Amino acid sequence: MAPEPAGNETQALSNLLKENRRFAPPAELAAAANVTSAAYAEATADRLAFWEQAADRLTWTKRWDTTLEWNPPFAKWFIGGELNVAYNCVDRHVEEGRGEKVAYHWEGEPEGDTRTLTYADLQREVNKATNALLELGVRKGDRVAIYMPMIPELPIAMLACARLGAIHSVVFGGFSATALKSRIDDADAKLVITADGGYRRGKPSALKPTVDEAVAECPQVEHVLVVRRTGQDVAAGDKDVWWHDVVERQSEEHTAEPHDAEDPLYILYTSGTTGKPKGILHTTGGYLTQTAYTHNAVFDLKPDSDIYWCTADIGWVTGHSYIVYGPLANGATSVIYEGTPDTPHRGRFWEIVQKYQVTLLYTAPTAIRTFMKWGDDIPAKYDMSSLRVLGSVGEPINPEAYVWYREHIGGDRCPVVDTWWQTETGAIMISPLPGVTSAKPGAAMRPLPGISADVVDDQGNSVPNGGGGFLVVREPWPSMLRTIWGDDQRYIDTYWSRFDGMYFPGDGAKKDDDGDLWLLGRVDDVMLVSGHNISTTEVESALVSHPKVAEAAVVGATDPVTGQAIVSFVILRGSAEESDDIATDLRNHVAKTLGPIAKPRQILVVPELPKTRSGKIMRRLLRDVAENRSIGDVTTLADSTVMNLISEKLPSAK
Ligand code: 6R9
Repeated sequence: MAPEPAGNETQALSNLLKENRRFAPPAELAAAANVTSAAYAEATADRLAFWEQAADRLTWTKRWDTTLEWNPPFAKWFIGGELNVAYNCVDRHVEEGRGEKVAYHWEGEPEGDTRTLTYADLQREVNKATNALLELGVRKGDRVAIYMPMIPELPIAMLACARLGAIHSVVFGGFSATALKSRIDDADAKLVITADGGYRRGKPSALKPTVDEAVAECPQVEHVLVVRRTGQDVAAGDKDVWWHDVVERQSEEHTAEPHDAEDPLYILYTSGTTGKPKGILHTTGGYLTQTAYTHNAVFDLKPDSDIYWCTADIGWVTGHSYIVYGPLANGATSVIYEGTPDTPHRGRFWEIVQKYQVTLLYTAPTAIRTFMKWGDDIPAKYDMSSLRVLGSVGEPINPEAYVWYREHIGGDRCPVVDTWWQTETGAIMISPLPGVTSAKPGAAMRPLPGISADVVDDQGNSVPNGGGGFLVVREPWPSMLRTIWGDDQRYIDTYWSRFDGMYFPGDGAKKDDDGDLWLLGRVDDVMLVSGHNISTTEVESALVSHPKVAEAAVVGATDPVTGQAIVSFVILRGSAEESDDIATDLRNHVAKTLGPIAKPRQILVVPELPKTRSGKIMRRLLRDVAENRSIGDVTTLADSTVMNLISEKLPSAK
């Protein structure tokens, strides 16, 4: 059993899950890996020198004087240094003779609708867009809201802002007019860039009406720049200008000015559990340093031969850091896909992997579990032998989903890197290195070189191996958020007040007997059963390890006997039938895997789970169901009909 940290009054997270599988790096990959185990020692010996080396991967017009200035909790990195992010992502590749190299293979959702942009194409497009923004009155420091589908103009618009030093705020295209308006207001954006619509599940899906509704109440917005993507009718407002009218006629030349390393690059809103969304602020030099370094290290990117595909939406931080800034800074060739994985058929992702010979794939556990549910026979139809590294991000990956991903997508040959990070951290913080780490399914393993993450008890003491508690970061890192836009106090309160001098991301974690890290979900979701803190992740992973289960979500519901009792919601795999004894089977399976303490009180078979638009399970709503309350705020829910489907299952919950 896990030893309890000495002197700890409250229970640390119970360490229940045992996992003995290991996957060593393939010998060939290890032999040619970009980063070897020496990086850990180097970074430990001199952390700042390590990050200086990483910053030297970029082109600086003026080198920095001081690497880090740390007035806790406010950090500045590479002080005095100057660079231009767009120059680093685009121009320098062209100047160094890589202009004809493909930056993006863009695949629209309608089949056959594709575009290829080389670095030279991207340079021309970004320059034209930059000149258009200038014509529309955008200057350095101004805020620009971007509300777009996954089309090439989205990264182009972001890079045009970065080039000028205007601060972009990308708002995910699925958000409502109210959400868009509050984000435009909070950042006081003067320009909105959007499109008539995008393709979603085989149909054009309008965006412009939402923008019209939001902008009607935002007098500070001077112009709305609209890309024509679907050709849907749009109401022409006085502030509207078409991208093809304004951008297309601009000069393809623009000389990038250097910006200070600490000039803001972008704001990205992240919805807290409650209350007003937080505008996470990222700056220039440190952010680009860490996104570029981690993209190179974690994916072992070989820019000359790899084809990299991150399936996230650019509207989330994963898209910002690992579709736009990291890969472009590294001169990678990427795939961007506009649509959903089941359009026009459930093999679309694998068809894309086969078509572009994708070598590096980065996706989310929610997608992997969906593919598991759809069945092994679908990926089996495609040739995916090009793949060499697989990544996961967004939620803890259940060991069973990890093993499925490795086997059915990665041909049992590709390492899987489970990457832990947040909008706030800007870049990957904890992850295996594909050429170094013998990975364990479900574990994010170790902090990357240069990152000092730890697990502490509720007094802030480091827990020994085998213990569980709270994830913290002890030292500042280059791509950390600098503050919450316009609200330093909220920044201090949210991230730096729980533990003295440490960054608290809000996640629970454990150290296994080898000292490797396992992420256990948001601490708000942890359950307290008969005095034991039990992680939702571990119980969910135990459920998913049953051959009939594709996905599971568990919550703690008030219980007169145990304080809280575990209530589980499960989705069965494609071929599995719901039988009378499934609940008993699953309860016994959990008891056998984790111990009787983790045995769910109830199991409900449901057709869907409530998820955020970025695919994270919303346990809060399931807690409402489990405790027979009316269901709380559903505005961030991806599909509003899901809760009805689940409520229909309720009688059996009694
Ligand atoms: C990149 C991103 C951040 C939260 C984070 C954590 C969860 C992300 C994870 C993971 C376990 C992983 N999370 N990656 N949990 N293992 N590999 O997702 O950013 O949308 O801000 O979410 O997502 O709970 O705190 P963001």
